[in-house]
Amino acid sequence: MNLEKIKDNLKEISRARGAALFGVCRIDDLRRTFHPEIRETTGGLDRAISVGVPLLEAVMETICDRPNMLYRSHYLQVNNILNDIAFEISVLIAKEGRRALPLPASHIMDYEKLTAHLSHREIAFRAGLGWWGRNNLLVTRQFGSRIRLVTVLTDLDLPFDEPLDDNCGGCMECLYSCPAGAIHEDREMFDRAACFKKVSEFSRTANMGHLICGVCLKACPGQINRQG
Ligand code: B12
Ligand code: SF4
Ligand code: SF4
Repeated sequence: MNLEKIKDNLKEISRARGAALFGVCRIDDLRRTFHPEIRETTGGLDRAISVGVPLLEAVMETICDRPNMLYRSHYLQVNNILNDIAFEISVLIAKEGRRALPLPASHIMDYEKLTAHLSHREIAFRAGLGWWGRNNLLVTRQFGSRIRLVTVLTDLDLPFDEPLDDNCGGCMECLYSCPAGAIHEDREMFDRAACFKKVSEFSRTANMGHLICGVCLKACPGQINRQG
């Protein structure tokens, strides 16, 4: 089994469907943070594949100080694309006779703790897609935070990638734009409750029906978008 070749093939499948970033990391020490639904049953799956699909600049540029219907529709479409990619990767790995578990792109399991099955951001960070930004999101060199993520857990021994040695530097753009004042210079100070309150408000008052906002994504376009 040529693992480099399989990895390239999985990358290519993801690219063909709109993904721009792909990486692999070890997750054993993260398992204790997983939701009980997958904590035990994923025991043999010691690797994670992280895939990132960028959000379109043309859509992001229509956001002012709150989410709009274009962003809502784009958000839902990109979630579908991510779920399809994770499914396709999993089918291909199963064909190799190995196990693979696709996780949903966006599904909250615990509304009190605001957690899902696992953290796509932490896995993407470990797989070298980007770094933890001041806005509490995964920031990539190419697309800033304007990227959505999905994870596939597997026992296929794919070669690992290394975390990126990079950070926000002196940038503070997202601090100034957040309508909830949730973002601070020190990422540890990120106010998740304030953000949740604001996205819940948007969900009701702006008729979004989803816990979305997008303002801190607009503020963080990355190199490719900055250069146009
Ligand atoms: C619940 C949830 C929310 C909640 C709470 C968010 C939160 N917990 O921070 C609410 C509804 C408020 C929310 C809001 C938003 N969300 Co949201 N959300 C999720 C969801 C579904 C689950 C998060 C989760 O379970 N985490 C589990 C806990 C255990 O993990 P964690 O919070 O990431 O915690 C880890 C880190 O804190 C890490 N850690 C702690 N300290 C440190 C320090 C360092 C240095 C490092 C490296 C790590 C680290 O360790 C923890 C365990 O691994 C994820 C999808 C997913 N499955 O990941 C999307 C997700 C995080 N959301 C996303 C987005 C884009 C948004 C919004 C912009 C809304 C929107 N779509 O318009 C806002 C932005 C909020 C923000 N600035 O953080 C994207 C982020 C993409 C990216 N580029 O990072 C995700 C990944 C969805 C996706 N498929 O792409 N979200
Ligand atoms: S999603 Fe909106 S409210 Fe939450 S941190 Fe980003 S800009 Fe602030
Ligand atoms: S806007 Fe600037 S400070 Fe905020 S997350 Fe992006 S790079 Fe970091």
